[in-house]
Amino acid sequence: MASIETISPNHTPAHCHRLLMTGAGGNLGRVLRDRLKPYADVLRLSDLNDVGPAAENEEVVTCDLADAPGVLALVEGVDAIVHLGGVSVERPFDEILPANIQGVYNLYEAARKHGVKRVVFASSNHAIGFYPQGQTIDTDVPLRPDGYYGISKAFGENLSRFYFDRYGIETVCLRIGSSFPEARDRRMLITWLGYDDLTHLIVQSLFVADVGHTIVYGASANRDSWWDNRLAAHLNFTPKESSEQFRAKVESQPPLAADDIAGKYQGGAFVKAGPFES
Ligand code: NAI
Ligand code: 15L
Repeated sequence: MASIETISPNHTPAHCHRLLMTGAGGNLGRVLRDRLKPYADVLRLSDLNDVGPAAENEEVVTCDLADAPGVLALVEGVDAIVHLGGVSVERPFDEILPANIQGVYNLYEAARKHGVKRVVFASSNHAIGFYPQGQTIDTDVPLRPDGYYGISKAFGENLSRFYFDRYGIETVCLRIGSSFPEARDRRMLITWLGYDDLTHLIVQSLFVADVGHTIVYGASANRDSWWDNRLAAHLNFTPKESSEQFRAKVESQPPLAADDIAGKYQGGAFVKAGPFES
């Protein structure tokens, strides 16, 4: 199996032979498909849903992350993984369990069996969503998930820590804020991650040498921030975009009511989803 060519101090171009991206049919997967291609000889794209035909230097594998034998086959021959697949919003636990919890376990077991050395895991700010807005937190604070979705991301962070300590599989967990074309509300002015910065963050996470197990917040260079990335400084993630371009439009909208808890916690409206009772 080919090894990963890491980013060296003299900035040798980063590259690997076969890179797997799960969740390739989703919003971020569609954005990253062309952007990650230069970093691999072959980009293997996977999703539960159709991602369209494979282009040159692409492979397409339709796979449910909950299907362990399917995931084992999916990961064969892969050098590194960008794991975006799964349920990406708050949902009842029985929907989160197979895709996000069983799914991330299946992925790491497959990575272990096939000798994959590096995973970039799309965690989320919802793993720490119950910290108050305005409090600055680093990546060492205790997890405070704001729902079952956030709990599944906390599980993925812990699982990946175990697979590093026990098996030496390196992982960078990206606590992504809000990665969309625009910041749409006041909270997103703080949590927004532009697509150029997202791409830069993933490339650094894939190719910087010796990341071990690293947790990093994914936000652009916005005016205000709740997140301190000093413990992930070795990634050399230097965001360049800013949500200032959206401020006037966002601030022309009425603010949330003073008693709306979506305005109190970092996870925003996710903190008030549920309970899910039939
Ligand atoms: P998305 O919902 O658009 O894409 C997720 C993809 O995963 C979908 O294409 C879906 O078909 C696939 N998927 C769902 N269940 C699956 C299963 N059982 N097996 C295989 N594939 C399955 O989400 P988006 O926005 O592209 O996010 C990508 C990743 O980044 C997700 O893991 C999400 O939790 C995470 N993230 C995204 C943020 C954002 O602002 N877009 C913020 C924080 C985290
Ligand atoms: C997430 O984790 C979600 O995947 C995304 O859809 C947004 O809701 C984002 O967090 C956010 O917090 O804005």
